[in-house]
Amino acid sequence: MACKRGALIVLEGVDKAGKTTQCHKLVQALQRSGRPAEMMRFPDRTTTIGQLISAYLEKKSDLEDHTVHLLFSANRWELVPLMKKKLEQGITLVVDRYAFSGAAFTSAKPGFSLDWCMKPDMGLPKPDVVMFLQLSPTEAALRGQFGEERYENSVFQRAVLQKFEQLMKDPSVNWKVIDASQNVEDVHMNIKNHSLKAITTAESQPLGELWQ
Ligand code: FDM
Repeated sequence: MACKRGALIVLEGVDKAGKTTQCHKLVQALQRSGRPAEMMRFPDRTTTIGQLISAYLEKKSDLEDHTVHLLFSANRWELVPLMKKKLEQGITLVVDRYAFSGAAFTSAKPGFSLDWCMKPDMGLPKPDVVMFLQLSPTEAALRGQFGEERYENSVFQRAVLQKFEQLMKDPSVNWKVIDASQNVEDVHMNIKNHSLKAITTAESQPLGELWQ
């Protein structure tokens, strides 16, 4: 009998919401409970495309806005064969940012519609659950200064949050809003509970296609 597929679990949220910490904790908890799990993150800066994106984010290079949007999308597509392989092997993937960051960040720039921004990612493997770590801009500011990378400023982050709120109205995606202002352990328990449900559901459902 073919093994049960793993679940595709995505964590999204504005900067400082604790996505990366929570992804690590979730992978550890799943592994400890005997469920195969691995973490991925987008952008994946290790590939050739990822290196172009990384230089752009570090402000070492400038790229035209449409071009960089398509590179972020290409960086996801280039990893699809690997993602599908792992999911088929029964490995649950915990992903730090996905197409939702792609659409929210670019559409927060002047002259970009959300609709255009979503198009290149249509048909990607559809997450079984997308958890949005919610944190108000005021609380995010209390967690310290932004870094030096592109997009790391509070005005832009507010615009991004509005775009995420629009994306979360889409009922075709299994969104869960997580209160990221709680302490790390409480947020973790909340995320773990949603993830366990998604893993059980994924076992009996084929992998879907995003936004179509
Ligand atoms: N980002 C991330 C995008 O603009 N588009 C995307 O498709 C993705 C996945 O890149 F500012 C932005 C979001 C963030 C930056 O930062 C990546 P981290 O710290 O590596 O998550």
